[in-house]
Amino acid sequence: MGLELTASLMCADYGNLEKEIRELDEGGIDSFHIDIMDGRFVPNFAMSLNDMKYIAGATKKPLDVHLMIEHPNNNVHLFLQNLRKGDTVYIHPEAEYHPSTTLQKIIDAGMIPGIAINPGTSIETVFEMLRIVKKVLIMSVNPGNAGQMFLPYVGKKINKLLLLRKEMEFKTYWDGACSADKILKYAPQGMDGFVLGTTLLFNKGRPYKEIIKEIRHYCDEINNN
Ligand code: S6P
Ligand code: MG
Repeated sequence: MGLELTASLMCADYGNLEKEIRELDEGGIDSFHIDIMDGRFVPNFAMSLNDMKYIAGATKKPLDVHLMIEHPNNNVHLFLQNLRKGDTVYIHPEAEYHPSTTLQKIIDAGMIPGIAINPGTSIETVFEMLRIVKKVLIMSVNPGNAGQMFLPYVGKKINKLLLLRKEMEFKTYWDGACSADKILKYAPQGMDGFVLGTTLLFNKGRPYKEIIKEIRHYCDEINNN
């Protein structure tokens, strides 16, 4: 698959969630990003287990579960039990004493293991886990809310991760304030996918299909030049 476009469902209209999922699905989104929050690891409550279960039943496309919870090792099985093989589960290494144990649980359940790296977390502190995971979710905003501003100091870390990605086996994904200029800049440098939220996809008064088509179109343009 080429560039992976993932819809951040915490930004969707919850009064019409089924319709939102259908329109995104038919509009060509590749996967659904589900932000699970516990009000402790991050200062917010967004989605939870029941939301994830509902979404898993409403689409056949892969789910991308971003666990922003303390000690995910205690509860990760609840999520794994309700996912399909090949779905992705990201944990935050700072939230667990032994994050590689949690990652192993994710692997053993047949899911794709990932870590999310906060803006203030250095690559060095999570380096060994880069050997285990298949995906790295690079947070370009502090986790907890949609609609935040991109933090420019994350740029240097993104460059380093894109270099490491060539030597190691993980893929890189962008999460937070994803705009067209970021896709145009980082997709050609090897970023594998982008989480789309309020910045580019939701509440635009335009059909999702049209926006997704436009993003793919300008990515094709870059590839052909
Ligand atoms: C933030 C969360 C993200 C947001 C997404 C929203 O804690 O992990 O997945 O939902 O970043 O996108 P935007 O464009 O509103 O920042
Ligand atoms: Mg997220």
